[in-house]
Amino acid sequence: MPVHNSDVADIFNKVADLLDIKGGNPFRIRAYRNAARAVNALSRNVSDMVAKKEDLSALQGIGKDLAQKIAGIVQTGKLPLLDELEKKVPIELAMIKIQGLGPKKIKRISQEMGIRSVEDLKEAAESGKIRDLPGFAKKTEQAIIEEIDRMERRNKAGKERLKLAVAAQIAGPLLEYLQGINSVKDIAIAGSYRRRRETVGDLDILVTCKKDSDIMDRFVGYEDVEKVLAKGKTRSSVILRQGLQVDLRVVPQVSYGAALLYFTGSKEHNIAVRKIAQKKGLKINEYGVFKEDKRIAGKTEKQVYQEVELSYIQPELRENRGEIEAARKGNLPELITRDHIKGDLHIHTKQTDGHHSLEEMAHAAHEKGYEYIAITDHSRHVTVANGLDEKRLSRQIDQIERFNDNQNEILVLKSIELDILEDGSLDLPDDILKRLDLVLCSVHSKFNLSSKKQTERIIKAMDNPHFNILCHPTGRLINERLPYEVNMEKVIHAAKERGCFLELNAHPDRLDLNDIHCQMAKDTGVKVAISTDAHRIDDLNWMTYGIGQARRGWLEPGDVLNTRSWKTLKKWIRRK
Ligand code: DGT
Ligand code: CA
Ligand code: CA
Ligand code: ZN
Repeated sequence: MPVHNSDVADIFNKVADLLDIKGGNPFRIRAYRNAARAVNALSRNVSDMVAKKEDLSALQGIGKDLAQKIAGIVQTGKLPLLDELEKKVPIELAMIKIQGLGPKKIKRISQEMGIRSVEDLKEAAESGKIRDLPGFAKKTEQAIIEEIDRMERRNKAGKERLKLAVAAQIAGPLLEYLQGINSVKDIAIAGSYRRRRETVGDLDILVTCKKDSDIMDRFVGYEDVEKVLAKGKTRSSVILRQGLQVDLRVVPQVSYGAALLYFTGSKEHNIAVRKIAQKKGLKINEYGVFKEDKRIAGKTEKQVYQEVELSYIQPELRENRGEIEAARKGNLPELITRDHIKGDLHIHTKQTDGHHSLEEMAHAAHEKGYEYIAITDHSRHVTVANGLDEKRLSRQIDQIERFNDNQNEILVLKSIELDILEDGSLDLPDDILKRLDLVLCSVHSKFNLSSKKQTERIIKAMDNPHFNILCHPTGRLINERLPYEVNMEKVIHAAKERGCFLELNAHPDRLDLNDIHCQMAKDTGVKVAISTDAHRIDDLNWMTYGIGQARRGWLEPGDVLNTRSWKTLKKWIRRK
């Protein structure tokens, strides 16, 4: 079995979790988490790199010791250290996934009450025993019960949905493998994957191929197939060992468009399209559009839409959220594409928790064809990231000015990712902020305020005339951390009134703003910055995920800040 990047990352994350509970050295814990992230972010497979005897310790965030461990994992599929830790810390790892508990509390619960599994914990919480532990409130106990409930419901609903970027790492090689026989003609991944949803439940692959193609044998013979659920001539389903289900359907060429439309969904979109067809006396299914029993369209999606008098609807819009009406009236949005992007406005460097220098990031951005980037390191309040104080920021400003004087490749904007403190004040004084081209502001602490307080906090921060862009506006981490409570409608209106902007953070774990909020911003007239929050060169590639989410939110180039040259952008961000 080949070892995937995500396997290595999982093992490292488990090690970090267990070390955390054990009370291990924080630097060591962080090293494992960083390594997990680094491996996950690689555009190549670690197994291949090990096979080619490449030096893994040359990778950012991976030293000699971790490189050796990775090689060991690739060869054996295991890490002895993890086995050891699992023996020493005999708790069910799922306990760590309970929001609001954290390693310290888990440690106490397991040591003082002998609780080692989610099930035991649930029982103790429900019978009111947790609140008896000093430092544990009734509120914590209630939160534990609710969170376990949520976990159970998620498990019942099936496997956790995979983040789009994780699915893409699996889908890419699979698609390439399937295309490896020449009897395959068209191939596409339909479903939520094609609609660029932030998470996917399963993959739906469509194929057209020559008669007697051995595509199904090839499919179920894929090295990562763990279980074959069904194998037929036109449809097979498998579960990959990463837990992802993949359905493959072979469809005739004359039906390809109709099938693509059907299996791209969403279901709600399909139903709405079918209703229009019915009114016209037509029947639509995955085989085509039929008048009586005669197929009148089906080869392309466009033809199918045409038969129901709709213009072509981009997959990202197919959620039955108004796109059908817009297509009928001919006023669908002209969605933004990656090519419209002129720069990246959220980039970290080695000065704080990034892994590359400002010169390295600037050069990589230039190679992407960007006109400008903003360097946005953390401010002092984020001590774990070695945030900048005034003095260090001032030095960075000088450094950027020198850099801009000495090259013409790319313009580097002087900026910062400034913490919004609990009372809504900003982490650095105005004197230094006024030397910056652009100020990004973020909530990085006190996630648990009431919606009212959190909203007031953010709006108060926007009152500072230096505030330009609100970063990752809800703080959520997909599948990991819920958004903090905040009234986004109020925040967006406050931004509009003050001339501030919102970020769509393109990191595939965040994608924050989400699609609905993007649309809300657009409708309110607040422009969005699509930025990667890159901490290393490779992260600049996350832009495509931001674009996907932006398209789902109906954004056009004119709705997005960084589709404009700096000359225009500068005017847009100037506050009155
Ligand atoms: P997922 O996999 O949960 O992320 O979401 P989808 O949208 O990929 O859903 P999936 O895999 O269950 O089905 C793929 C597409 O097939 C779906 O988007 C629309 C179509 N489809 C599935 N079931 C039905 C149905 O009962 N009625 C209609 N009209 N379409 C369906
Ligand atoms: Ca699907
Ligand atoms: Ca499916
Ligand atoms: Zn941030």
